[in-house]
Amino acid sequence: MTIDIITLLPELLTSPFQHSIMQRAQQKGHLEIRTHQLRDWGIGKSRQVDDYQYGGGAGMVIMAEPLSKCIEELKSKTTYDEIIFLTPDGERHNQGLANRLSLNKNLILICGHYKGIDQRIRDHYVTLEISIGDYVLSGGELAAAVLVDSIGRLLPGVLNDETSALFDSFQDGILAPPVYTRPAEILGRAVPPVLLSGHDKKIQEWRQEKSYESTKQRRPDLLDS
Ligand code: 6GU
Repeated sequence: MTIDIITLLPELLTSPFQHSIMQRAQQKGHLEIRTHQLRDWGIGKSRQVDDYQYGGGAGMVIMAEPLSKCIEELKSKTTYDEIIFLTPDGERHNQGLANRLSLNKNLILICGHYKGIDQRIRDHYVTLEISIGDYVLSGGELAAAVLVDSIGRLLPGVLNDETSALFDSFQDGILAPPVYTRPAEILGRAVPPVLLSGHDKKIQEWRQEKSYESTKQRRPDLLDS
């Protein structure tokens, strides 16, 4: 999969993808992340990218022209499955959406700033608008990093048996069970004996039960759907 990210702050999008699973995904060729500095398509000598909003009001708006030029240039070289705008008023991100997006080949992510982007870009180009939760971030970059991580780890070949997504929280609609490692006892607390029993069927049953208990207690809303 290739993901083209349009941003005014490409520096915010370097480190998140240089480590661990995201790094491996790229090294193995499963994922290519390309960031594009929107200012490179800015207008005039000052490379202007934002302007006051019509109708008045505080806050700058990212202009349509630089975004349009950038998107058109990308579209002239690649066919995109989705052009996604990261915005607090978008569809709420979740595991189901990550699963769906992981089936795509080429994506554009647009990171907004200030008051947002000119509505005409949303109307003309954007095919999907995503929010990562009900709170406001200073810009779309951190949301884009979250989105890319959640998608990238699902690409075929990225995870191995040890890091498999199959048992992640949310992957089957419920939370993950508790996990333990050595020693068998510490802080006066012992590992649940069933995990030391070697009885695989009982262990799986125990994990299922703990997952269900935890979900019922912490996120009953997940059990409703
Ligand atoms: Cl995608 N962008 C911004 N700026 N804030 C957010 C968000 C996105 N998702 C939640 N809050």
